[in-house]
Amino acid sequence: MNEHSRTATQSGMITAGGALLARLKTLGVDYIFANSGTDFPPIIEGLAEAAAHHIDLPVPLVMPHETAAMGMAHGYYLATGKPQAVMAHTNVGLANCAIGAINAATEQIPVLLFSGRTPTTEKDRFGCRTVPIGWGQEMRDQAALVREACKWDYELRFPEQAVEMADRAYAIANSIPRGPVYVSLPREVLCAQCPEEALNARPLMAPATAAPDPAALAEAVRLLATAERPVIFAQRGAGSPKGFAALARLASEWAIPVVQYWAVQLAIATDHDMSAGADPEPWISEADAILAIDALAPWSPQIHKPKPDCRIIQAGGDPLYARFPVRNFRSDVSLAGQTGAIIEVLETAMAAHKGEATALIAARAPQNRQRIASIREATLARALAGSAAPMTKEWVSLCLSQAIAGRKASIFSELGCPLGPVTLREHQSWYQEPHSGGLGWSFPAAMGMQLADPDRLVVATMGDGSYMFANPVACHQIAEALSLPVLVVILNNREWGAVRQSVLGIYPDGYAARSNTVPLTSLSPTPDFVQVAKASRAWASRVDDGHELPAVLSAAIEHVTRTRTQALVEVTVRP
Ligand SMILES: Cc1ncc(C[n+]2csc(CCOP(=O)(O)OP(=O)(O)O)c2C)c(N)n1
Ligand SMILES: [Mg+2]
Repeated sequence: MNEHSRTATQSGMITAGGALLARLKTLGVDYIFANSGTDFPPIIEGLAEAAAHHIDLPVPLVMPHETAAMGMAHGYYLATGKPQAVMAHTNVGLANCAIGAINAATEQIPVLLFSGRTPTTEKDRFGCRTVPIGWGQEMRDQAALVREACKWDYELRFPEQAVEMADRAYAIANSIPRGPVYVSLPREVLCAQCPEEALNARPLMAPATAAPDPAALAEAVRLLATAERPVIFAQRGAGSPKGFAALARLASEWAIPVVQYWAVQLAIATDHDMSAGADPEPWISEADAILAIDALAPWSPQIHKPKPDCRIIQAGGDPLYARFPVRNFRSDVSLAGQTGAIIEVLETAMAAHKGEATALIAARAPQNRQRIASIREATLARALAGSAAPMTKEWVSLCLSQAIAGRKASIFSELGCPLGPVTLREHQSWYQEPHSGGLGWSFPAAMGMQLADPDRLVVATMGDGSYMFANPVACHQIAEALSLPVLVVILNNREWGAVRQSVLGIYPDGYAARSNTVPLTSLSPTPDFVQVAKASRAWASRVDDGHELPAVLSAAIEHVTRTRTQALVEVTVRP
């Protein structure tokens, strides 16, 4: 032992690494999703030291890949509304977190992202570089790897900053619009000591929330209440259980269709009589007022054209999406605040105007209802027609819908089952890949939700490409190690179908469209995914015949429910 390899903790002092972790627990962080490295000795020592001092800590979980760590923190937040911590190894671990940070930023998911910083000093200081990697992982600006996705970033400079810095990171991440933050942790600083009593201070700052300006709210109410053909577009759900219930009532009582174009969360039951499906047409071209709720890209301007005099209201945590350089959807009225709360106040404020609108509502209600019923009927009929081998994704959706009926369930779909044919009626029942599309998200995000809510049936459904992006061997390891009984349903078309479709969309009569195989889109031969899952002792089965799917899904659900261990169903679907 020499002075540079070990220091004894002085009384009343704690290693900065331990102080940081302990503080996260005080702030409400339940888990640290961690992938460790040579920068971690003060973190690991800090965990043991804090435990020895009987200090409460978040549960540290081993994540064999950082994509899984970020995805799980994302899913855990969706389940609980509580930001979690991810800890990665220096610049290289952080680089693997970048996709997750991009996804979290786009979805306004708060995550406390930390990674070590290779030691600055080369000798003569406790924590200094000891192996060649200390030089190899040096960066001029490590935070730049994730800065664009993060709301705030900082490098810890002194050990006594650990507690206040954790408070600030948490409050900023959790302020509206929410999002990830990043702190880099140099090893020498983490190895130094800070006063343990700092841990007893109450949290330094409360996250900031927001509510719409009353004048803007009144204008929104006036526009919606006096419109002949109002339409609501919702993309990221209704914000809360109360917001979900309020939107259902608002849509019913005012006979306003709710379009869920490219929805990443469910805002209204798919079989609600004002749930107008995913297609903005015919609604958008007839509308004289539109309310876009938490919608980054509520429709496609290239295809969908609101009337020039249509008045548009945008609502959400950041209704103008200031992070994005180009996003020029009209916003005549912008309502900033928590989505669920905005919907609730809108419902209440509109109720006062109901009397004046009786004739308008009566005029549109029957036609809207009838149109929506035929849209739903056509969606279900198309799904029913897809059972012949190889089956369609819509048929898988329909079968999954029947298999989960009556259960508290959540589906995480990433180019997996489409929402249309599924019957879902609850807040938190549907999540789709973030609009940033960083693939490899649904499997770990589903596990994050399952960790938070063990009794929920959690289904991760994804394309064969998306499954491989998730680092499935790492994900199955986590599911087994943490006893997470997720059901994975892979829709295997042996290709990157979305990429092929986008080629055909831009060059419908091009050379690629006429060639036998479109270059750079085939995944054939795909691995035997059943064997990948079985390598982690999962229950696993493949289905090629659509008529056999209902029985296999039932057996898989029975398995996850009874044994509380993971299952995987690989389904062969049409290209
Ligand atoms: C990390 C990442 N890399 C690449 C892409 C580009 N990309 C978008 S969709 C897609 C194909 C997805 O394939 P799969 O999951 O099999 O679904 P399919 O399109 O076949 O239905 C790819 C590669 C992406 N979105 N994210
Ligand atoms: Mg595919």
